Amino acid sequence: MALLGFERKYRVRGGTLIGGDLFDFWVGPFYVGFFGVTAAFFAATGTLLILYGAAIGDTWNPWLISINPPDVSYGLSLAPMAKGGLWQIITFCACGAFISWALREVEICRKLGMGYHVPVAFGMAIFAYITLVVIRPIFMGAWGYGFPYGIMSHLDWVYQTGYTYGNFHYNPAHMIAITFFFTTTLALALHGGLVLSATNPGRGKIVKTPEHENAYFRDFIGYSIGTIGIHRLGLFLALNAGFWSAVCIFISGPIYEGSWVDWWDFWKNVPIWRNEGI
Ligand code: UQ2
Repeated sequence: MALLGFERKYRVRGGTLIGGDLFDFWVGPFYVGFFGVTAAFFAATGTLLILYGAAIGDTWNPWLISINPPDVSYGLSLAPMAKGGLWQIITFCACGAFISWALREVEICRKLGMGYHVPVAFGMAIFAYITLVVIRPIFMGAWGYGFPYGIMSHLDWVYQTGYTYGNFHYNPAHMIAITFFFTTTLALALHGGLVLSATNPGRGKIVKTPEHENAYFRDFIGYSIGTIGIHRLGLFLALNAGFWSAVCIFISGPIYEGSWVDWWDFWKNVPIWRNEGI
């Protein structure tokens, strides 16, 4: 990627959280920083350990390779390498790489005097992952409750975990998470469609403005959320999708162990419905 002349203006010194000027430089187009170094270290180490795990496993079929967590009987202790220890170190590397990446984003925000919206958004995805492989397993007393790192094996884990709680689709937080995921796709489809429609009026015609975008939705549904508003809404919807995903898996096990189908029986016990007279 070529370095454009004006980019030099934005390559400002400072804003680092740690290391001062030591790692405050660029490699080609990439800002490095202390967290660029730690991210590269954790990503490389984790990837090599995944390859090692595949090598001592029984297949090189990419669909079937799986790095499994320890057996539940190991509890929260460290397991032997080939029996889940690799999964534990790989999980540590993944957390280290993701958090480093988020903090590198924070340093870039600080350099440029921008808000922290991007690292906050990425932080929600990290939070959902850490809920799955660290927070929930700790609350349940065993690393074995984390999910295996494999294409088919993680699907099997989701299937198995879903049925452990009856029918996971009856989990109210899961319902909320799905609703936010779907609404996120609706909002992005509306936004992407609207922007492309305004910027592609047809060959030889002049590109339309945000006024046209507002007018479109006012004609259509009597309301336009506005050009900044749609981005606020998009961030809100996407953050909520990640947040409720973390909530729905965390409450399954540490908080509630029964079937989510049965959970709705609370409704029959609400005093106003309960057949005890008033
Ligand atoms: C809008 C607007 C945009 C948009 C979109 C809308 C000019 C370019 C998509 C319309 C969005 C609305 C009315 C909100 C829909 C609500 C949900 C929950 C999906 O008004 O401003 O900017 O891209």
